[in-house]
Amino acid sequence: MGKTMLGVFFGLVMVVAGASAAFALQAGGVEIGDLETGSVVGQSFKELDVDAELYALELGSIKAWYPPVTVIDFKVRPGRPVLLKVTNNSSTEHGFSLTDNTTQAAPTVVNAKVVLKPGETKYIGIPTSDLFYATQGNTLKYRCHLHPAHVGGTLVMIK
Ligand SMILES: [Cu+2]
Repeated sequence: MGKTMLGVFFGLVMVVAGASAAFALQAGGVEIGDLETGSVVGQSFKELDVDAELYALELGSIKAWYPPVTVIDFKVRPGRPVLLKVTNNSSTEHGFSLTDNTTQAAPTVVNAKVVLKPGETKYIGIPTSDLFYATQGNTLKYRCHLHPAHVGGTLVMIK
């Protein structure tokens, strides 16, 4: 049932995207917020499962987002929006920015950006349509936009 609905949905999206570029502009539905109050495409963060947890860490002079590679397998998860949990486990402020490096200039691209205080957690909800149609290839990059030397990572999507 879930698979069939998904197929129908994607079929429709393909038709609409083909007919109008306006749809693509509306695909940028990434939402950043708290677990209790946040929502994405009408679905409360609370009702979604967290797909991945990411942490800003400081090890001596090294700053890194952990883990360096995050994999989301769309072949085994339902078609609900992706929910990322990002936490700053260090004692200074850090940024989290998630972008599609291949098409960064496009207005339609996935581009989530948030600054986290020490100890702060935020949730990032991403409609799967953004990941399937507004993203080239199968990877997104995450990094800290506040510190160029802060080591980032790669989100790998198995589509
Ligand atoms: Cu940083």
